[in-house]
Amino acid sequence: MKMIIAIVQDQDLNPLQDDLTEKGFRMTNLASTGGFLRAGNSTLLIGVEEEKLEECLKIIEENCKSREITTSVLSVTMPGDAYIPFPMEVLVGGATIFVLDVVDFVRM
Ligand code: 2BA
Repeated sequence: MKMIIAIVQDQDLNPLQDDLTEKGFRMTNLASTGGFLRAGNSTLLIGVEEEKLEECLKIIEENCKSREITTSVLSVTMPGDAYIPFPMEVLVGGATIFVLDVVDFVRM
């Protein structure tokens, strides 16, 4: 068995969960925050049998889109200076995915 950890944008979450559930995948959704943008995203934990791994990754790929986001990063040049916001374009997503081996899986 494998554990997929998928960090996705909130806008993609509902259709992705609908598709995964429809195809019989089970998941847990954790509300998370990106370290760089400090904006909300969603982390899905999906336990899958090895033979279903590719199907699951394909569903994630189909539902998660890249988006260009303009963010305002704060900077300061010298102590005592005011913070100066400046706009910055960042390409976020589709999804950031980690696939881990599961040593044991128990449901009681
Ligand atoms: P954030 O950390 O908020 O990052 C949002 C986007 O900002 C990233 O999109 C990337 O395009 C950019 N970015 C991140 N760190 C950067 C840096 N040091 N310099 C310049 N640009 C930077 P994605 O790569 O698609 O990542 C989307 C979200 O996935 C991340 O949100 C974070 O929550 C998660 N993530 C990405 N890589 C990760 C990793 N290696 N470990 C854990 N979580 C990760």
